Amino acid sequence: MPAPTPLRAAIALGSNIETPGATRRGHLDAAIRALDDPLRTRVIAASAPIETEPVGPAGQGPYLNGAAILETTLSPRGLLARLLEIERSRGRDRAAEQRWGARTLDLDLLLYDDLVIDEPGLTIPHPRMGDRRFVLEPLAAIAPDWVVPGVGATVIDLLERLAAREIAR
Ligand code: A4P
Ligand code: MG
Repeated sequence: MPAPTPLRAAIALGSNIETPGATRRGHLDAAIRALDDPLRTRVIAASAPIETEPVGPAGQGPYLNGAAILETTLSPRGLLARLLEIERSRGRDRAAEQRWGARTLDLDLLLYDDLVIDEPGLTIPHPRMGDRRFVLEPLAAIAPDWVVPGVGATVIDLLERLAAREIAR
């Protein structure tokens, strides 16, 4: 059987907890290394990490956020499972955290080719990406022209719309 044609996916990376032996930057770098795997997921581009103020419950420290473009032979579900596995390998413990609370590593699947998926446990495009500067800014640095399916606007358009909303607030 021929190998499946790789498809493009975009992911967001975030960290706001250091652990013994790993800084926030260390967690992001480790995720990129784990994802640059010739069998399943190649890293085509990775943004520089940016420092961002936490959105969510009070009392958590600032985040380092980034974005990456992958080429993958995994299905959307398979890629999400791989992202969750990498989060766990960096000491992420969902049972001990609150929604939008602090974490060693968060990997979100933002975009997968031009697919729109809305199933239990998997929504693509990521439902909050258009509201999150910490997602759109690094993604716009590496994939400004990717048209977000279902929305019909590019990543850079979404960032500009978000900026306009921020000014209006
Ligand atoms: N899930 C469904 N669709 C997806 C998808 N496309 N990508 C399910 C990833 N996961 C998806 O995820 C909960 C479950 O959603 C997963 O098990 C999967 O089955 P999660 O990562 O535990 O949820 P979360 O990260 O707490 O929330 P979510 O919905 O990903 O929102 P955000 O926006 O990522 O919030 N502030 C700053 N400055 N920087 C950050 O990175 N991150 C968050 C998390 C809050 N505040 C932040 C940051
Ligand atoms: Mg997440």
